Amino acid sequence: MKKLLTGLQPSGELTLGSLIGGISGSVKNQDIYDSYIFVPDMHAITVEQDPILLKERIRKNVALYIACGLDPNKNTFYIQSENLYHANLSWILECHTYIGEASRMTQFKEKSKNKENISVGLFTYPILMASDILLYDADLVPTGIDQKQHVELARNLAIRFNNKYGETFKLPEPMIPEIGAKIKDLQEPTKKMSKSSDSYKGTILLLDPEEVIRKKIMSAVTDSEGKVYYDVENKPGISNLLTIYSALKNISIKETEEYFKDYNYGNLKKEVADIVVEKLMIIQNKYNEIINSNLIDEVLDKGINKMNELAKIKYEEVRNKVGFGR
Ligand code: ATP
Ligand code: LTN
Repeated sequence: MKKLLTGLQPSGELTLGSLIGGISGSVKNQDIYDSYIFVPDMHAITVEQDPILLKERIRKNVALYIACGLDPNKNTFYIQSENLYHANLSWILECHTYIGEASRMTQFKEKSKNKENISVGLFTYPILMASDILLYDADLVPTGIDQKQHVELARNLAIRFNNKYGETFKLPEPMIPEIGAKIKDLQEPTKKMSKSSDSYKGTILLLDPEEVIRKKIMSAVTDSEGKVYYDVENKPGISNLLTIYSALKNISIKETEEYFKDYNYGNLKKEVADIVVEKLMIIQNKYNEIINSNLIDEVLDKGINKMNELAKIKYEEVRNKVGFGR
């Protein structure tokens, strides 16, 4: 069975963008892939974190994975920092990564823009991500478009390592959703909807109350033309609302455009809000059922035991190939 692997950083509250770009692909494929879903908490500290909040969010992430439809009987859930092999493999991969290729990562450029005291970890984080993926021979990595370059780096590092030391790593493929690879901020619809944004006015959080969701969507930035159609360049706000609707309804952009063609912006927003509320209320009810239950620790304990065993085998092979130890 082929393997699928993905993770969502516990660096902020998960958003509608995380659901559509990061989680939905895994939900759709959980019956046909051996699926590994983890919490990349080591990635989260590449930027400043409050330790108490971080711990809370790690648990919340797992509850949200399950609430969003990832079945604990079909997926293995685990926490990255509980497995010491990720950082060990990452070091070896760092020593096979060129400064030039690491410097080309566009997410680093964006995340470090106009910031002071940027950590070295933020720069090397794509290599840790490569180690997360290569350690388990993942075939498929569901992500939004922003992570595509990182999966390509993992692939290049696997090729380089295999050429130098012999066949060791599988070559992973990114799985980018056709619709919703980059959900935009409702207030600034040329920018990605982000959980690390300064204001949450344009960001729908998975745990936002119904009234808040409706208010954010009803005040989404649009344009002055008054006609509903899809044109990302000239109508980013409207196109973003159509994308959200298409992704949640699981229909094409064309079908969505056709359905809304005679709507005014107010009515369009109302229907988009209805579908977002419908989906998120189901998720929130499930989340409330499990956040304080034993289920979370049970699945994490089971998951980490399995993943430690798998990682040990791969890491020992790599360690031996590079000539470490006695
Ligand atoms: P942020 O920018 O909010 O800090 P992130 O994208 O760096 O978040 P995660 O939340 O860990 O970090 O991302 C989880 C997954 O969700 C990734 O696969 C990412 O590509 C996807 N994702 C996050 N936001 C969006 C979005 N607005 N549209 C589509 N996919 C997204
Ligand atoms: N870098 C990703 C989170 C992440 C990840 C991974 C995703 C860390 N390791 C391995 C897929 C596979 C992010 O910031 N969204």
